[in-house]
Amino acid sequence: MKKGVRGARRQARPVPRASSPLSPVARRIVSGDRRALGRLISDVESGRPEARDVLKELHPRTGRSLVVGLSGPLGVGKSSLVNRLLQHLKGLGKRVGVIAVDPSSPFSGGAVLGDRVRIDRDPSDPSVFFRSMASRGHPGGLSQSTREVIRLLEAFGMDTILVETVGSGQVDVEIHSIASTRIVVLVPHLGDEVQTLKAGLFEIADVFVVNKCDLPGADRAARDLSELAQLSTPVDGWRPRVVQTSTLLPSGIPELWAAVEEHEQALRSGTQLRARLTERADQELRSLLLARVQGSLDQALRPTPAWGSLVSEVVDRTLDPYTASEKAYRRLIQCL
Ligand SMILES: Nc1nc2c(ncn2[C@@H]2O[C@H](COP(=O)(O)OP(=O)(O)OP(=O)(O)O)[C@@H](O)[C@H]2O)c(=O)[nH]1
Ligand SMILES: [Mg+2]
Repeated sequence: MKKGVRGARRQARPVPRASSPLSPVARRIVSGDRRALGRLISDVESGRPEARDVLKELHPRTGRSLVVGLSGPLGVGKSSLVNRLLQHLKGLGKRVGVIAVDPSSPFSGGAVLGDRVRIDRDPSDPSVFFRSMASRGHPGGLSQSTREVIRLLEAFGMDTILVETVGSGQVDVEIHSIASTRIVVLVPHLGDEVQTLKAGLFEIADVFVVNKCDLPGADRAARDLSELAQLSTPVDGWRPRVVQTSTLLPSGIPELWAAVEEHEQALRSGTQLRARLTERADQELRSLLLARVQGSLDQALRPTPAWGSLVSEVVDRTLDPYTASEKAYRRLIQCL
């Protein structure tokens, strides 16, 4: 119901042009104000219409960062890898945004969770921004909120954005519709899991990581995955790479990043980039439109006296539910 009202208000606002001067909030974001960024992300997550206005303004300044998704089963070491990649990227002079779409993520800053994996973060370090996103809330859907937070980080000036999600459908984020390189993290002795995931896995991974390669069985797991990768159909000459890492030793981190860069290069030189961007824009437009239609439906379907009398007629058997629903549908269509 609320969404419909919001939508109507939004429609009345002028759409800012790229050349328009930025609003004070948008200016604070592009000038690197971390507190303003934190507040705006919260507004985006709770679906405040003012946040969307700022997103519209900032849109021309987005789309140029490298967005890398890391997903995989629970506890395989995704957060530890993000932490290591972060150190590596900082060493390369990159500015990095990290989004952990995972309620159990250590990035939330809570002492208990923070103790589980040491995240080397210094709140005053301008080259890094962490954000943990809960899977609750998000009126427009979690994937949409994630896209929007990525855009804010891009406008803020982050050239690389790492997004950690729990795979296996536990968190509803379509990582393929968000990241340009998708890393699937596995560990040795995930044999059965790999077998069950096999069919879908090669469609969602550009790079496989066998993490915890300090444990026995890593070579075997990497070999099995490489064999499977060889059987997959290459897209623009790209077959998923397999990299072994250990965040404890550490080892394999520069190799992992090299594989990501190689994939990005393959994307840019092939026809795949435009296709992926088109697919992503298509998905986003559909999901925005669906959210809007859903809002209008909620508004149109709110209980009214006319609806109440229709229900009574069905109860009294003076009207059958089929004719009643047809009548309601005709009224609904007029409202939409
Ligand atoms: N032996 C070994 N343990 C590791 C390695 N990387 C991570 N771990 C351990 O694995 C556990 C889980 O690590 P996380 O980084 O929290 O894994 P995650 O995939 O982010 O976990 P969730 O977000 O809860 O799914 C921790 O106890 C880490 O210390 C590694 O390379 N080798
Ligand atoms: Mg984690």
